[in-house]
Order: sequence, then C-alpha cells, then structure tokens
Amino acid sequence: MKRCLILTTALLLMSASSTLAREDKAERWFDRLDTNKDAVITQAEMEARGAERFARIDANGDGMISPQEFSVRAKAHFTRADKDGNGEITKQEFIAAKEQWRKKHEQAQ
Ligand SMILES: [Ca+2]
Ligand SMILES: [Ca+2]
Ligand SMILES: [Ca+2]
Repeated sequence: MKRCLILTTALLLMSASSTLAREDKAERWFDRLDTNKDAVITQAEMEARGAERFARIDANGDGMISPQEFSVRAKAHFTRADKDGNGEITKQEFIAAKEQWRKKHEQAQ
C-alpha cells in the first residue's frame, strides 16, 4: 500500500512537469535519485528518496499515511494553485501553478 502510494505520488509529480523535454526530465529525475552521483541508482537510493517523500506527507510521523494526511497534502496543493481563492482552479491558475512548481524544482537542483 505504502509503495503504491509513493509510486502514485511520484507519477503525479512527474506528470506535473510535462513542460520539460522528456529526456531532460528523465535526466533530472535520475540525477535527483542518484544521491552519491556515481551514475547508478541503487535500491537504497530509490528507497531513500521514497522515504523522504513519504515522511513529508506523514504529518504525525507514525509511519503511515492516513486518508486525512493525504487529503491535507492535496488540499495544500489546491490552495496554492487557487490564486484568487474562489475554490476553483481555472486553466490559467493550473498552468501558473505548474509553472511555479517547475521553477521551484529547478531551483532546488
Ligand atoms: Ca548512486
Ligand atoms: Ca501518519
Ligand atoms: Ca480560482
């Protein structure tokens, strides 16, 4: 279940950055996972990355993501994207949020 959730989250995050060229995206994704920069991704590196992401969502740190914790996370994303706070995300707001997310992650490189 945990792995499934991590995978789903990873896929969501990957699809959110679809404006980047596919190869460029794959390269960045690889670089981010390859924490010791030896050009290979070990299972430990993969798991470390997943654990980090998991820990960010697991607000009370009990090692499980409850539906509430997951929806808190989703709600935070929604609130951030909904610039005018009217409870709806327009296409413009969505595109702007995606762009913002992409820039944030590029800076984090
Ligand atoms: Ca490595
Ligand atoms: Ca929890
Ligand atoms: Ca709005």
